[in-house]
Amino acid sequence: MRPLLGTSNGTQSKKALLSDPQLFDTQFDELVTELTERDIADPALTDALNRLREVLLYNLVPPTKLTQDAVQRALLVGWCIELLQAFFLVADDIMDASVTRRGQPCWYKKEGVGLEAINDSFLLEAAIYRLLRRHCREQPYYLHLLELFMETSFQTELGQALDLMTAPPGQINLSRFTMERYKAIVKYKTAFYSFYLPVAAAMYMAGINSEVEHNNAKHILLEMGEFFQIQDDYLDCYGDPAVTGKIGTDIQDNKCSWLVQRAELEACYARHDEASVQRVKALYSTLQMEDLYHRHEEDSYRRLQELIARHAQNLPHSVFLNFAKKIYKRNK
Ligand code: GPP
Ligand code: MG
Ligand code: MG
Ligand code: MG
Repeated sequence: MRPLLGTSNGTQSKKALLSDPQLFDTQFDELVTELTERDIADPALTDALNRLREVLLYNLVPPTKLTQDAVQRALLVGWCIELLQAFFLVADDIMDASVTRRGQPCWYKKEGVGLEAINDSFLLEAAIYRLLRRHCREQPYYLHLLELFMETSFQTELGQALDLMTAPPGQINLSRFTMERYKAIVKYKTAFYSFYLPVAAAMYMAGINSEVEHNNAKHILLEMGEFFQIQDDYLDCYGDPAVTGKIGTDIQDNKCSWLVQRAELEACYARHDEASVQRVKALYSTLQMEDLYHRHEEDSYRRLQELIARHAQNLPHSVFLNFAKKIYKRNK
């Protein structure tokens, strides 16, 4: 997933510039100078302007400093989320035997790196906790953040375990690929860390700790995360590597991808319960069976007309055409 808070693509948005704490501070200093030195040069006002300076600094600086620190910590936590993602991706690329990531060779693919990348992924993870400790230890939300990062890592690792055990190399068995398994894989391997984690971290930092609020957020974000992974699966096959920055490996890796729909059919076809029947119909609809059928109907009608023209030389065409008209476009 792209960074939510970081600017790893190197382009700072206007918004980011506006909230850049250093720029804000610099402007404050300039405003104080403007108000107390530059505009009014009358020496008789020196005492009054010094007073104004004191009033400005006393009344404005502490909150600004507070804001600045809070913004800095928010950015720091954003980078910690990026570190967690980098930790996962460096390791995931080894496990998935991927070739490229973000438009360059995967870290483990680089000359001289190889499996040392495993330890490098651990280093990326360790960096998270050092940064959190150094910058957030005194904050009331520190323990919440620590537990959130650790819990999210555990969930993601469980998801990755499901992902891997559902895709044993060289053993094709589509019955393993059920929708239930798919949903569990994507919820745990992707949705928690990519969607719930950043929002939950921001909530804790803003002092929102209530379980109810967190569950509400989780409800929405896990759903979003599931769709995000469905897109990732789609892009693994149909995405342009020049745009996604990665070359798909799901087919080679025997992955339980959203694109593998046959397994759903195997799980639900020839069953009598209404839920299974509906799941098969949902699959048909995903595969755009209605469109496919109507296109087939048109093609078939055209072919038949050609046949009639070619083979019904001595018989009235209407005999056949009337027949054909009776069945085409029928809806009962
Ligand atoms: C995405 O799977 C999930 C992850 C990157 C989590 C990995 C978790 C670990 C504990 C290592 P994916 O393989 O489909 O992602 P991509 O397509 O980006 O390789
Ligand atoms: Mg993977
Ligand atoms: Mg992968
Ligand atoms: Mg993928």
